[in-house]
This record gives sequence, C-alpha cells and structure tokens, in this order.
Amino acid sequence: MSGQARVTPRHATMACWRDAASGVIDRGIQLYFSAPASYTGEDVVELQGHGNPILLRALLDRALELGAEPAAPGGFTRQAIEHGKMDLSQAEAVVATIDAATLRAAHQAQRQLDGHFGRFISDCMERLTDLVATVEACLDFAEEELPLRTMAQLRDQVRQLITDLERALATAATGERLFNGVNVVIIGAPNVGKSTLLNALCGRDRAIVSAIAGTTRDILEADLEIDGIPLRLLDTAGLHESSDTIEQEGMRRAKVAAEQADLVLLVADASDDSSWHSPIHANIYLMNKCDLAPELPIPKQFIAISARSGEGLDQLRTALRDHLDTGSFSGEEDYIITSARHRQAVSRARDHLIRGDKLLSGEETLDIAALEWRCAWSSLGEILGIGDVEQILDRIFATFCIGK
Ligand SMILES: Nc1nc2c(ncn2[C@@H]2O[C@H](COP(=O)(O)OP(=O)(O)O)[C@@H](O)[C@H]2O)c(=O)[nH]1
Ligand SMILES: [Mg+2]
Repeated sequence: MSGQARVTPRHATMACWRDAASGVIDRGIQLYFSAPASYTGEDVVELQGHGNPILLRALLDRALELGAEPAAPGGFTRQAIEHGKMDLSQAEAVVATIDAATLRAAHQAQRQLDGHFGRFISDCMERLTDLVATVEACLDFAEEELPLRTMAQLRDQVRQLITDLERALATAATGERLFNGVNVVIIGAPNVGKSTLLNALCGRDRAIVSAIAGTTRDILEADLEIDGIPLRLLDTAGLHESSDTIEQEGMRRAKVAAEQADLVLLVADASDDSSWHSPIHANIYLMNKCDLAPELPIPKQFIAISARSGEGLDQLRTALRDHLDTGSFSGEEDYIITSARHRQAVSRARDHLIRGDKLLSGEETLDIAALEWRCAWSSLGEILGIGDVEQILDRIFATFCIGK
C-alpha cells in the first residue's frame, strides 16, 4: 500500500499508509515474508501501526477495500496446516502458548510447538505401519507357517509401543492440569479463618477478614500457582445453621463449588471443636489457629496451621503438591499430553494395540490384529490432523482468537 517501492523480504520498512483520497491513515513498519518462508506458507505482509484502535480500524477498512479478506478465528494457523508448515498438535500448541497461565505451561506449550509431541506420535505411526507391512507380507505367504521368530518380534514391537503410549498417558493428568488449572475450594464453619487462609496463600488482602461471623457471603476467587500449575482458590461462606436468606444462598453456592472442585480444603478452628466436623467430603483437613492452642491434641488427619502467622503453610503446600501430583514429570520431558483430545486419541490407540496383542497368538487372527493396528494408526493420526479431520479442525479453530 505504500506504493511502488520494492520491499525486501524480512526487512522492516518504514511505510505510510493512505486512504483512497491519498490522505495519510497512519505511518508504521511494514514487514514482508515471501512464500513459503512465512507463518502461513503464503506471501504475508505485516503492518505495524500505532495501535490506536480507530487508526487500526481505518487501516483494516482500507485493506478490505483493496481486496483483503478478514481472517476467521485461527485462519492463519489453518493455512499454515494446509501448507504443511505445522501439524494439528502444533496448531493447538499455538493456542496453548497464548492461553498459558504459568511459565511452566508456556514452556510446555513451546515444546509442543517445536513439534516434540508430534514427532513422538508420527514415530509411533511409522512403527505401526511397519507392523502392518510385516503382517501383510506374511499373509501373502499364507501357505507357509509364519516364522516363530517373526511372531516373537511382532509381539515385542507391539508391547514396546503399548509401553510408550502408556508412558505418555501417565503424563496426562498433570499435563491437563497445567493448562486447565485446578479449582481448590476452601470450606468450613464461620470464623475459622477461611478468608485469612486465602489471603495468606495468595500473599495479598484479597478477602475481607473479620471477627464477625458471616463476613464472606459470596464466593471469592484468587489465582495462584503451585509448581507451575495454575490454581484457582475459592473462598466460601461459612457452613452453619442460619435463617438469613443471603447466608443460605452463600452456603448453597459453597456446596455447589465444593462438588465441582478438584480439591476441597476443610478449615477447622483449633479453639472451637464444634468446627472440626466436615459436613462435606474434603481432601485436605486443616486445623487453623494452632497458635491459640499449640499443645492441643488434634485428630491425625488434620494439618496444624496458623493462617495468621503462616505456620504449617509449607506442609499445606506439600499436601497440595501430593494431591495434584505436580512431581509426576520434571518439566524437562520432550513431550507430555496436555489436552483431553490427545489423551483420548492416545488411549484409543493403546486399547486397539492391546486388543491386537491378544489376537497375535494365532495366525488365523493375524489379519484382525493388523486391522486393530490400522485403527490405532488412525486414532494417532487424529492428533496430527491426518485423515478425515474436518470436524476436529472446526472444533479446534473455534477456540482461536480472530486472525491467529
Ligand atoms: N489467632 C488466630 N486468629 C486467626 C487465624 N486465622 C484467622 N484468625 C482470625 O479469625 C477471625 C475470622 O477469620 P476469617 O478469615 O474472617 O474467617 P472466615 O469466616 O472463616 O473467613 C478473624 O478475626 C481472624 O483474624 C489464626 O491462624 N490464628
Ligand atoms: Mg470469610
């Protein structure tokens, strides 16, 4: 749009963009990427203006006037897939990189973007292709016995594949938490120190703390992270008998939140044993205000803490780590499973392999085993976007922001 000057690929050029009447819309930097060395694999021009939404709108309108078309959500990434610049798992990694709530999640998304997970999957697919090819070659000589050695080799290869897929599946629970985060709900009787605990864990005065019972009536949220896993902490209204309709509604919300939570923390008050019993199932039991009664014997499922002084909070963090299984991978793995879609596809592939393995015992069932391997191959192919994946594409790209 700047006129006739030739633009060199990958060089930033100062440009002035004009409207139909030659009036200046904005000035800025123009970058040209020539196909196929661009994000989408097509010729791409990037214009970097001043960022004022009004000027951006005018610039966009002018581009549309000159024949440009607006990109649909994920439009650029979709083109990148079509031009073989990335596979589907990498495209998902683009969204994961943009949405990552912690540095650890972002690093993991970058690894997926680098194609580590995709390479693992395509390696498994190649091994499956080899298996099928071996069986087909054998079946062509149906007259002869399949050599025992070949049979044993096949079985070893299948079992190794199953092991590799299971190893990947073992990372899924933590991997998915890394991206979806976990909801941790704090429940307990009024005045036990739930809000004080929320403030202590997130390191700021998020919730109002007071000696007056019934201070927290609605659900309060605070975000924090443990070992790079995003955690949403929910503080709730104290659970007790009350005729106050607002409190009753607060308690109803607290119970719903606890039912939907990944983890429930019960807070009890060391100085008030009527608060020790939990009306709802909890995963971690905390005895708060232990500074008031340091010598008090407490039931052993409780962790003694003082939300006020910070005592015992390290033990609480350790308990959270254990429950979230944050150590199940080091973060240095080349690949981990980070989405339900990948987990389901890998687990389907694993199930086909297990079924195929059982059929490996007899030659008459060898062709059915090969069929299972083909199914396993297709399941893995869905991860990379191989096969009939139009619907999957539509679903994934619906999660992109416009233009990415
Ligand atoms: N001594 C002591 N007091 C605490 C502790 N935690 C909270 N409190 C006090 O207990 C009262 C109720 O606290 P709050 O967090 O509002 O309780 P909630 O109703 O469960 O949210 C406030 O006066 C707090 O200062 C603690 O660990 N030790
Ligand atoms: Mg409170």
